[in-house]
Amino acid sequence: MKNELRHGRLKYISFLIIDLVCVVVANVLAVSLYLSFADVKYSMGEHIPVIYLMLGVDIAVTIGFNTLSRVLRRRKRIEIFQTLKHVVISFVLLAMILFTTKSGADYSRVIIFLAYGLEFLLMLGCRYIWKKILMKLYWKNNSDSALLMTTESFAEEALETSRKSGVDVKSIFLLDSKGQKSLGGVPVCDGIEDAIAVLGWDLAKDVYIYGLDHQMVPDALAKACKEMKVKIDLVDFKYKIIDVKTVKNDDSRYGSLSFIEGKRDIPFPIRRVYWITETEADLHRGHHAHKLNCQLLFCPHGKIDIILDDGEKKETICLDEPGKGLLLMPGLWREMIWKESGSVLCVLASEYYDPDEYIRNYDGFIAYNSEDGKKN
Ligand code: T46
Repeated sequence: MKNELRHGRLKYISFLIIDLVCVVVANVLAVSLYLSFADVKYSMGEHIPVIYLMLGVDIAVTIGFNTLSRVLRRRKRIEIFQTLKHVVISFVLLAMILFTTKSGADYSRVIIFLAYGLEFLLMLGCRYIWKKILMKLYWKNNSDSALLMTTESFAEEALETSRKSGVDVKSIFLLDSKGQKSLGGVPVCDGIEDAIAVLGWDLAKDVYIYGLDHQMVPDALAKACKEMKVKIDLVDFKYKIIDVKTVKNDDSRYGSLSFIEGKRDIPFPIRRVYWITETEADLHRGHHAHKLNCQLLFCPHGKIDIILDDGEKKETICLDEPGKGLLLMPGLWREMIWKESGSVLCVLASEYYDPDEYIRNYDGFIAYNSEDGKKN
């Protein structure tokens, strides 16, 4: 994550400085509080060596235990845990130093306890505020920054489409990631937590999902977006011709083998598979649209024309080879014309069969496709 690291390192140092300031402030507060309540002889001057020691321990713990790692990407719960871990380790180390140098008796234990308690609260609060400030500063200049969610097979065109529409893609979350670090110069998220963190603190303002159905957004990401009030936008396409992977044997007698893999090639969960066989030439079927169903159509044998109508224009796609697939999103009127008898039409669908999900009346389809229709 090149870009992000560049910003990240600078931000990391700023967090370290904030932590050190918190250590000093926590100690000053602890001593002041203690002296205002207890009737003892203990001065700030006496406490100064402890402050130096705590600062040294703090730097050592930060570096040694890497307690600021991914600081910008942590969500609240993880931040509380990490800050607590940092403070507890620092406390234990300080106690050990004081014990081994036998100087522990010289300093007030109450103040040291109090200082670490205050340090925890101050650090937590200051880190939170600083993250908010960074986020604001960053977003001010990156109003169109987005996290792109897609699959590897769509990634390239997803990037191109997003860039064309002026979206600055900060990170890609691939549903079928094989551990890639970057794609087209854009960092690829390590996993879902990473993707959530990109949204949470650092980079992206929106999530754009490309070539995928909303149902493919993992629950954790959808929940996080809701919590963080991050919009999930569908970068839409109505239909797309895709290459179905095909393995041809050198010996033509063995024919060819084509395959489609869920999640990798299909941007929706496959709930149903159906096929139309024993057909005659010039058969017309279809004349309907779907409200929800996403589909992949392919013709493993023969030749079939698919006429698509989005209410404004018509296009004809000819399925005439097993390696050609037609991805259809909802809201398209279609008619299928069999060009050769015996041609086979296969369909992978995102929904179970539901006759109410069909629009079988053209006027109804036009009305449905208009905004008002969709709302009703
Ligand atoms: C589509 C095109 C490409 C079922 O009972 N279950 C099913 O899963 C399906 C798909 C159909 N049916 C019944 C409903 C009808 O009584 O099978 C009969 C024929 O269906 P339909 O007239 O919808 O067939 P086509 O060829 O016009 O359309 C079919 C699909 O229905 C449709 O989703 O996109 O293939």
